[in-house]
Amino acid sequence: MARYIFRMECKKGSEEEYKKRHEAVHPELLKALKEVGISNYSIFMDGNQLYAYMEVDNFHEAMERMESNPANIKWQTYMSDILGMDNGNNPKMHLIDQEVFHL
Ligand code: RM4
Repeated sequence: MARYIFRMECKKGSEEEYKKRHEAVHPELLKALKEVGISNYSIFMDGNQLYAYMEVDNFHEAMERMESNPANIKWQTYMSDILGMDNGNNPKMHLIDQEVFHL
């Protein structure tokens, strides 16, 4: 199991709405995230900057599987008014994968 961190960006002024929506993440999305092998997934917020942490065997493979998952497509469409998205309507994710210390 590998550990990954990535950064996303909430649109300025939508921080409260972002928090509210994450109190009620669609159950079918939670199921899909688990099915692709993601665990220990957290998102931390600092202003409009989002720092996500997750554990998964293969990050890129899991993300690829999520991209075609109907529950994820529905969720990302719902999030697209408040989250920085790429051209494929997935969140812009800046992967930080250089782990220099672990206890
Ligand atoms: C985030 C973003 C991610 C999703 C989480 C649950 O705001 O949409 O892609 O995995 O929500």
